[in-house]
Amino acid sequence: MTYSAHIDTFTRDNLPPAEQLPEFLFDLPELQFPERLNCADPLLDDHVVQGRGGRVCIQAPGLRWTYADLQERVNRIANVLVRDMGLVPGNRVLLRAPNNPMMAACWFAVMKAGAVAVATMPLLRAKELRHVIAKAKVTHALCDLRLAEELKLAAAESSQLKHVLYFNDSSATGLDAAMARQSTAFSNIDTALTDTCILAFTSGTTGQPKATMHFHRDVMASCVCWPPHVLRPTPDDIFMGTPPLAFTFGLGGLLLFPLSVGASTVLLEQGAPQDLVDAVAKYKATVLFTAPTSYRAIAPIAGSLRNSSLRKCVSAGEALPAATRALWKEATGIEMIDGIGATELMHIFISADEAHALPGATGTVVPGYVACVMDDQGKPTPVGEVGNLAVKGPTGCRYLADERQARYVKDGWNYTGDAYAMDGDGYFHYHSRTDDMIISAGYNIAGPEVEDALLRHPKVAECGVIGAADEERGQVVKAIVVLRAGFDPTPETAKELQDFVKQSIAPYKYPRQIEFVAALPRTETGKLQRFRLRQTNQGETK
Ligand code: 3UK
Repeated sequence: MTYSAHIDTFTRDNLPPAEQLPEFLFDLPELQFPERLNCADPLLDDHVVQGRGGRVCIQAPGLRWTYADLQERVNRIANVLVRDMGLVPGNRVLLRAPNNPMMAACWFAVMKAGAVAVATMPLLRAKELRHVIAKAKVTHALCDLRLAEELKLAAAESSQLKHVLYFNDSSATGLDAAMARQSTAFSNIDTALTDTCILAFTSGTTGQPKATMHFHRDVMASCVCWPPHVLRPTPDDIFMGTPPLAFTFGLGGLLLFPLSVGASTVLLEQGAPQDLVDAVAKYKATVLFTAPTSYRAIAPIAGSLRNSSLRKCVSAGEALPAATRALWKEATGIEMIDGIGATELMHIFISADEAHALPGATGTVVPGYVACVMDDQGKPTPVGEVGNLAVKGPTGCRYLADERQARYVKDGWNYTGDAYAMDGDGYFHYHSRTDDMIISAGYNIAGPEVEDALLRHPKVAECGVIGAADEERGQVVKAIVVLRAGFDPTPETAKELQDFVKQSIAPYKYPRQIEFVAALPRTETGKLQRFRLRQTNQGETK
């Protein structure tokens, strides 16, 4: 048997069967990792060992930790986990907090202790937490006191979750008091590079959320592919943004990537547009991570970001409409870096830096990965034709005990569920989710293309385009639109929008139905919940 530091073998026992795994590629020289690897070493301890302990690592309102400060806290927490809470390597530790420094410290403590971090979105309620706890067989939890309530309800029903401590808690029984009693030294568990260290839950737009498994190697692979080849951060960069640390987009962008180059990160609990604009100025942030809709919402107040400290803006989570890219550039002068990532692949695998951005396209394949557009038989499609996106690289899909593995991985390829076309220059052009394609009177229409056309109209703040059932045409294109403040949702406005779309894209794609709403349903990660729009439009309950 291959070496593992896990005494609790739950994750190893629940890996997908070997024949259902994707093919993994390690061609790049930087992907040659040692057999024993604990990601906390390169990301945290090595900086202190190599004399960078005095550099700023994490900032938050009223707080500034150096690398040495973070290491000291992380070691104390790791000692609490092992000595007070009886943790053994391989146990699953649920983490629950808004993006703040203690959440980051707890994450690293779990790595050091050779355990498995199960970070959860702050907005999850007891019902959803119950599923996570049961699926991951969570044994321990560290939780921000302000989010205790739903966790208490969920934990009460679990037989194996026995050890819970709360942080940002000034009481004598909280994690902070327990930390004060522990040593600041901890020697990292000597994990194997193939020991699972995180279970990342997918957002679960359909069916129960799936738990994806990532090894210490996957964490490091994500740090050496997209960041140095596309983002190209320096140790002086100051990272900031909105995606939760429980979402691998946020974990990478706001914690792993800055630390992988010895840079610093600003963790904010609030990510409303004005909070972000103010925080960029306050902390002199240089790199911003958020979702397309958030860039769109910030754009009207983003004038002060022009010629500010900010130099790189990363967009991921859903397709970046060319209209939003243009809006952001007009407002700030900054060309965005778009990238598609997935929880199953840990982070971004197709992207373009600011110099190579092609509006309307996501980018080219990130070094370390290969990508291909396939037809329904699993054969590559000719250039320019729409098909199913398939990807391979150093990271890939491993669902914990889930039969849906066979749907995501076929013939060694990871199928992300996205419809894409590749052009002659190797740029990948997003069309839609494969199950979101609208078929109207025999035409295939991609909702995002119609959305992009609508977003160019000055009255449109946000919109979502779906196929609404129609007796005659099978489906008709329907737009659900949020107007900018001050405009009226009248039939005249609807007509104006329809005419506007007809003038910019093929007229058969125009939205025959338009509905005005006050807000669109979105996930905590900024994704439009098209399935909800569809449900509402079939008269089903939400
Ligand atoms: C969609 C995009 C077009 C696409 C993620 C960066 O979003 C992330 O992970 P999820 O598991 O969702 C994956 C799906 O989201 N998507 C994401 N980015 C783009 N579509 N253009 C994009 N730029 O459908 C994909 O299959 O929630 C993003 C890093 C880590 C992540 N986990």
